[in-house]
Amino acid sequence: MNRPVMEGLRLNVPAYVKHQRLVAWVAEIAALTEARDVYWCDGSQDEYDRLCQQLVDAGTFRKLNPAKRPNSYLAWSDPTDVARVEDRTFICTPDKADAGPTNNWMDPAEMRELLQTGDKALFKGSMRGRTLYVVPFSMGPIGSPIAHIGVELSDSPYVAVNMRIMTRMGRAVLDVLGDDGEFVPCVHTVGAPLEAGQADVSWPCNKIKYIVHYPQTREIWSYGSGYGGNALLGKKCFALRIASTMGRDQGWLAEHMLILGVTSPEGKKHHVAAAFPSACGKTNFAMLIPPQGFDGWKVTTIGDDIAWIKPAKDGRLYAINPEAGYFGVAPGTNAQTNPNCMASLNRDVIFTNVALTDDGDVWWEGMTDTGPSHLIDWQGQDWTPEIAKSTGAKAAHPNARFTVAATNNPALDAEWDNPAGVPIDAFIFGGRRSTTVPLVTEARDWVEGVYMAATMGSETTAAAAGQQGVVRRDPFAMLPFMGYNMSDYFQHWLALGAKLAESGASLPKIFCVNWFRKGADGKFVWPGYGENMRVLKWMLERVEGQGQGVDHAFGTSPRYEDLNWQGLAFTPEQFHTVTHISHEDWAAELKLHDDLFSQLAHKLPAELRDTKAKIESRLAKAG
Ligand code: SAT
Ligand code: MN
Repeated sequence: MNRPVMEGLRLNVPAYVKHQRLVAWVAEIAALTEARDVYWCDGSQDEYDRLCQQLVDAGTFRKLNPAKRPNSYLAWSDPTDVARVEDRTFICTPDKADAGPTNNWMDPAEMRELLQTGDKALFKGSMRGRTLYVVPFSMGPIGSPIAHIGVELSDSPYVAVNMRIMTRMGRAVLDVLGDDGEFVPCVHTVGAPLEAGQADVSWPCNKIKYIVHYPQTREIWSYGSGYGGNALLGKKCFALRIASTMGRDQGWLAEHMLILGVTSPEGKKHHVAAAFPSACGKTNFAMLIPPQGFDGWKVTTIGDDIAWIKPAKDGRLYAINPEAGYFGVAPGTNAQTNPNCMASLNRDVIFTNVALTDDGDVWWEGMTDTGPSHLIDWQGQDWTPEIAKSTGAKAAHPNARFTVAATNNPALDAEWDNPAGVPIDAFIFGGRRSTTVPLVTEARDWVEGVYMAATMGSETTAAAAGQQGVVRRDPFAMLPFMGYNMSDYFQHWLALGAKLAESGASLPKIFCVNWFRKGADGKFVWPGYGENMRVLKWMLERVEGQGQGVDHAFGTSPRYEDLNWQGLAFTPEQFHTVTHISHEDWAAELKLHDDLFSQLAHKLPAELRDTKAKIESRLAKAG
């Protein structure tokens, strides 16, 4: 601890804090960052309301009209701080090979010099003039044997209030931690120190950004951004990047997956976990309302973004949602596409980067067919449908988000909070592909499923900074979230499958889906949303050993007559458009798998090359 700097700084440690190592670390970070003072979050409603009011007073939040949307707020970020910054995200392992070819890597000592120890270290004095918030949080039900605890030190009250919704946050976590419990230390600064007398801005941030992970010591350091996954460190940084390395070491999986329950009219319940890249409809799928023709079927949400999956004594895989809230994409969400989500957003929401209506409510593209006649857009400018037409100005940023508690979801599964998790019957992997990949394919075995997941491609979205709409390989939808070498991760999946099979357990089935194929007119052919239930039901029939399908080069897919079409006018021709396998497209696709495999060659499991060879030979025979 740096004593001279600490003089005059009150740590304000509450009497209930018994963890001396935690207190010493808070003191050390407060000294490094020269925070003005320290505030320990207790996680109470009272505290939440107070911090929100403070954010209103600072101009970060606007309180929405309570008659329209009770207890809800709107924040507009700096226009340069609107999404995850993947090119500024680092995995710092002593050996570069452990981060692997898909991650940005820096030597831990070099990174520490840059952030903490060097003369011009970025965290030195970075919280000057600001309060350091101590945010203790649990990923997973507090006290559950599969939960893990983190403590985020942040100079952003926006982070503190969002973390209260997204995680189990506050004093109860410190009670579990006791005087010597393990926690993942997470340090976050917006990187905008305030000098004496300097006025603050409504969304402080820095154009320099570093999102840094040290898997070996399980630490996270984030500099310069206040947005989403860059700043809410329990989410992608902890629950995926750091947790994936914990899973590798301890024999479990941390996955970018929603978890849902499906109950049939007969009362039989299945659980599936599904991986899609960011902004590809995971939240919608997790809250799906079965369409016409599915009377008596029920879909319930366990999680919408992240799953921690552990093998249990019965040989099955059990999944928990480590989060307590949803940080979902607003644009495109409406009463047709996701009624459960719209209902979740009726109250107690933090909106970020959506538009403000004249009566103090929110609007985003796709909420209604046409926008209101006047709005203030996410950058504080006047917006009208006419302006939008002539300039293309968006009322809401395409990556505008809502933060809301899971308990607001009318479709929340009764087991969502069960510390034991729910048993997984099927894994689904899906990318956003205009062409090539059929609506649904079942892998014939675990290895073929791992191959499908490993070679998944998807068109990029606004969830990450950078060019949009280009196909990139996104293995397991984990490309931006892997905490270690991608090939080692494939091996981890293969080994886990082999181990479970050896124990005599029947493994979950693996499917690959694509809701996003387009027709010759450039429009989506598959209606998606609630209609995805038709595909989901077929998958569960397969799990039950009942559904029919045809075998092809990559796996098994349904024929038109194998799906229930009651209540939907979808022709066999349309079905052909979303399912047919073009040999030309697949020849090109397999070349892209080659590119991925040569990038990952160093440790690539041989099973995956073998699987590719089998696909090629089947394709050659079929062609
Ligand atoms: O900003 S987040 O990383 O939390 C959202 C996402 O990309 O899925
Ligand atoms: Mn996500």
